[in-house]
Amino acid sequence: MLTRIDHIGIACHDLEATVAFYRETYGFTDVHYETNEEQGVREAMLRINETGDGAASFIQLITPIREDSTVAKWLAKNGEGVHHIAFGTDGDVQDEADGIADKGVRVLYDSPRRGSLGSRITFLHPKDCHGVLTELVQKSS
Ligand code: CMX
Ligand code: CO
Repeated sequence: MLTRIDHIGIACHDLEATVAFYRETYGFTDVHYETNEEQGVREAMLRINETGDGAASFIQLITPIREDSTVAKWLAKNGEGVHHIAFGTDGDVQDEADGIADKGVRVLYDSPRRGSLGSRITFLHPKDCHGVLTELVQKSS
């Protein structure tokens, strides 16, 4: 089951400046930084709140680390802004993705990849989700 909003992914040009905006404007705390080579991004996670199932909701700020990164392409086309939303699962993310694929939605990966903080992630095609790139996240236990 999808039980929470795990994070909202926001693409930006300058990670440090954007983190500073979220910290100073809203008082959110940057709890984690990570470079994900496979996804071609450097990211900062700002925790917003804890959730009932022991997880948390975050703002995920992402900036490309190379020109051929999917986020570099997106930024060049759209400029900074909301790039994707991510729902958290309470069970196996592949089971969740399989159930959604059965409903005719394209799942982008054959098997889950590594996301923030050791999570397992996959993505749904935005064209099958009314224009929203959608990520599914199983937090590391
Ligand atoms: N949100 C909504 N629509 C999007 C989108 C997004 N983030 N990215 C692309 N699209 C749309 C485009 O606007 C385009 O629509 P039109 O044909 O109407 O112009 C269409 O999808 C194809 O876009 P594209 O620019 O040609 O991009 P690609 O097909 O090469 O890639 C996608 C799109 C979704 C397959 C690719 O971005 C992807 O694989 N995403 C998953 C991985 C990812 O986003 N990683 C970064 C985040 C990592 C993390 O969260 O940890
Ligand atoms: Co994400």
